[in-house]
Amino acid sequence: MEGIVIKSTGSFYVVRIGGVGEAICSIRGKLRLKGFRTTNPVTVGDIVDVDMENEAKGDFVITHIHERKNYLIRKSTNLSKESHILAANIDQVLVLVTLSQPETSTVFIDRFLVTAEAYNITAILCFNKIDLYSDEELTALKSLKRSYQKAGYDCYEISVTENRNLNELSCVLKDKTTVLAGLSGVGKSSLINKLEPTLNLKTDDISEAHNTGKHTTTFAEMFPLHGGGYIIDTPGIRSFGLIDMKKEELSHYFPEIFKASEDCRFYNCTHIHEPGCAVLKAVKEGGISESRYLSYCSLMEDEGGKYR
Ligand SMILES: Nc1nc2c(ncn2[C@@H]2O[C@H](COP(=O)(O)OP(=O)(O)OP(=O)(O)O)[C@@H](O)[C@H]2O)c(=O)[nH]1
Ligand SMILES: [Mg+2]
Ligand SMILES: [Zn+2]
Repeated sequence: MEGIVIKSTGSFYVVRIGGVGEAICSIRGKLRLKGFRTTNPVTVGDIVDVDMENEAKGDFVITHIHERKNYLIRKSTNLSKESHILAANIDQVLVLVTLSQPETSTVFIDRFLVTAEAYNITAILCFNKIDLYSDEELTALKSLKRSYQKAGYDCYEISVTENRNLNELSCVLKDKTTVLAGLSGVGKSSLINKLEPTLNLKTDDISEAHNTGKHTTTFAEMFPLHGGGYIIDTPGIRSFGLIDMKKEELSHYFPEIFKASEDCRFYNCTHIHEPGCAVLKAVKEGGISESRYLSYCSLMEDEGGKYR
């Protein structure tokens, strides 16, 4: 039987099988797609073959993982250097960002976007909790939006609690498989509850002492949207390591920097100090935002920064 993994806990997997329903499955020890060294062999969105091992007990076992159309990986930041596959076979990732409660840093956003670019997955930015923002934060929101739109990313601003712009967002999600990602506490599960009120996913307040989320969602899980498409809730990301890449590759994953670099004088320009650098010129003239350029520089210069 063939099915799609809709939940993965590490010890068991829930697989939706057409005509049968949902089966709780385990895996055999050695099951792993060739070429992947990750903490989780099977991930949400994987298409798998399932066998019934013991009919009396209803034991289901995943026997085969189909080749992935694509996937999104998060590099672990610990020393083991293992990676974790967030999801497979997806159409887009919606990065949920908040400017307060909790505050998402631009370096975090940019690191995430670089990863999405490297895996060739469309990323969309969605700023949540706009009901909370001070005038100062609203100004910062405007400038952030401008900077990411210039880089080519679609941006939305919403308030889940006040139902602002959620219809607009629903159109973006319709008929697509979307991964919802972001720091803990930005409102990922709350957003899904608003879109699909019957789900009643667990959510929790922000810690007042630390102004951060409490890692309420612990496993990735995929839900159908009544208007068509699927959304994948994920656990809040604590820290984000950049995947292995050569330094000269990094600029390929900042679309606006990559585009501008066509006009650099030197083909191997690093866009840090070279004369005739078209990227530096674009930053000076405002075509590329300073904050994005600074993220680029910090990722370029800072090996240790990979793991913050
Ligand atoms: N003021 C305000 N609060 C919101 C909004 N959206 C979500 N929240 C609150 O933010 C808190 C965290 O929401 P969750 O949905 O649990 O966040 P999460 O991103 O799923 O967090 P993890 O599961 O820990 O990764 C809850 O108290 C929500 O009520 C919003 O638009 N405005
Ligand atoms: Mg959650
Ligand atoms: Zn250059």
